[in-house]
Amino acid sequence: MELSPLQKARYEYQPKLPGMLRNGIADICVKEGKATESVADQDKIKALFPNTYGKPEITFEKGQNTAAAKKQVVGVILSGGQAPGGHNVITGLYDALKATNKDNVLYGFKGGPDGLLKNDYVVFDDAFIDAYRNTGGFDIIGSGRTKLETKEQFDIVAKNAKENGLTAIVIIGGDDSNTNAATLAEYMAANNTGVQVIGCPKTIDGDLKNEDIEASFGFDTATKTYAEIVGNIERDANSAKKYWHFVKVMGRSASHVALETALKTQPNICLIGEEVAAKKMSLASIASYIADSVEARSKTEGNFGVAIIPEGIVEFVPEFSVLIKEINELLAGTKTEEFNALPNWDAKYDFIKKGLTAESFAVFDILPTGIQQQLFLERDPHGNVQVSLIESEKLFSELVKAELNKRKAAGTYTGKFSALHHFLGYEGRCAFPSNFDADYCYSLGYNAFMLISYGYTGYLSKVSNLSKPAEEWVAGGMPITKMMNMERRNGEDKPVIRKALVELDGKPFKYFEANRERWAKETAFTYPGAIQYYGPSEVCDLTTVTLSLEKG
Ligand code: FBP
Repeated sequence: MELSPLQKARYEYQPKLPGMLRNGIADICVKEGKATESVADQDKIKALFPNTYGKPEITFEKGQNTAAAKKQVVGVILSGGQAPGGHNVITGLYDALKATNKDNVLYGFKGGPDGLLKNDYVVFDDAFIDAYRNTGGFDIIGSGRTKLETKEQFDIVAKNAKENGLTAIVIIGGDDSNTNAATLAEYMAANNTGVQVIGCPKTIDGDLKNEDIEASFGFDTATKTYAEIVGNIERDANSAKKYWHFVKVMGRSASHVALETALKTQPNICLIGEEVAAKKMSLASIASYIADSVEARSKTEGNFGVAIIPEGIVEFVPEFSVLIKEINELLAGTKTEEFNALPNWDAKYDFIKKGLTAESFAVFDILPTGIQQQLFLERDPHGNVQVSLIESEKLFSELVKAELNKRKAAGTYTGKFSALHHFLGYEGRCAFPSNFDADYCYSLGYNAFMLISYGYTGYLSKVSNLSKPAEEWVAGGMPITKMMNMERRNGEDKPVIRKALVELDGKPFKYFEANRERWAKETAFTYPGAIQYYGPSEVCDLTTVTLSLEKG
């Protein structure tokens, strides 16, 4: 592998651990807190997790290590989408494991949960691990999206674990993967396998957070990367003064990534899906809101601006969700073949007009033709519309253009509107982790091993007090069942970790709300620049604006 100068330099970076983990393994003792309860549906969760429910919160402290001396053979997987810092969770886990006992072994199961099912693994050694310290990506062992949830799958994992002599499995993943980690932990305990299961909170989306988990790893680096690019686009827009840039950012359903990027860059517009849903906004009202900014700015600042659109936005527009449901029904079963056999788009358009309710057809009819076709042509294996593929940045710029044309015809708008489109997602998921993510991830991994060595299972590695310097971070663990409630998934009630959406009464959104009117009219752009790895702490060790506002 050819090494860039930054990569060479990052190999030398020593991630910072929370103060209580810094004195060496022999001086880490454990303090158990109160027994926990799940956030809701306590009786049901307790009944489903009889062996792992109600366990206490754990905090580590400086003091004599009293963990039982036992050789540990640990397996680790990366699960779901890439997030910067995943490699450091593994290096932290490895370092703690080897510092405890040189004979301890770390297996990396390849390609996500599939690796556990296929018994496909590598055994890490120093040289292997050293090549991935402080680097982005999940390429150390790869990742995957297979869900580990059935008894048959758990039987296979248990068999493979036994064959390899595993004492513990660490699952690095998002809300779904950690829900599955809790179920696997319960299975392993119920069947007396002796295999512990520990989770680590990952996702750039920032939606795995709650009163215990302050942030998922990767959110910091990914949003810094997107903010750098949005800031550069803003500066280009302000230089040329001739384009409106519509920038879609990843984040799946929740708008945390869009909000954080906006807090860092102060664009003219940032849509927040959760607000759109709460206010039951229509496509037309959103387009009109953006057009107001375009019109106002055309009179004062010029015909340019920047709008951030969260990836999941359309699902939050009530009339659009109804339209999607109707389309899914319209093409259910054999009707897809009937639709596909129609000779051209005009014939298909007539079929659609006849099949949708008048209200949904009105929504469909204002969409640009490209988006209309996308709704019918790109379906998932179950025949459903693939909402995530909808190019919402283009959708909204087209709707804004149509609205401005109406205003032009009415003589109220005389500006020019020329739109450019961007989609930021994959650009941020494998960036070199920021110092924050490098430190946080290493600490999560190190801490995960401490939970293993003290015999805990069904816990999420927890590092908190994150808005403070790493020295003051608090390391410990929280039973995953504490974060669970029952939700309807695919027609069944399931125990799951609740997904965190943007809270409209939370401080990050409130700050945005208090400022966005000014940002919509003025050119108040801020240019965060690239992530800095070396230099003054106030530049290099910044956490997210979201976290600093939430923690005051
Ligand atoms: P996770 O929830 O698994 O962390 O993945 C997040 C994410 O990056 C989303 O923001 C995005 O919608 C999705 O993954 C893209 O998935 P894929 O990598 O399969 O294209």
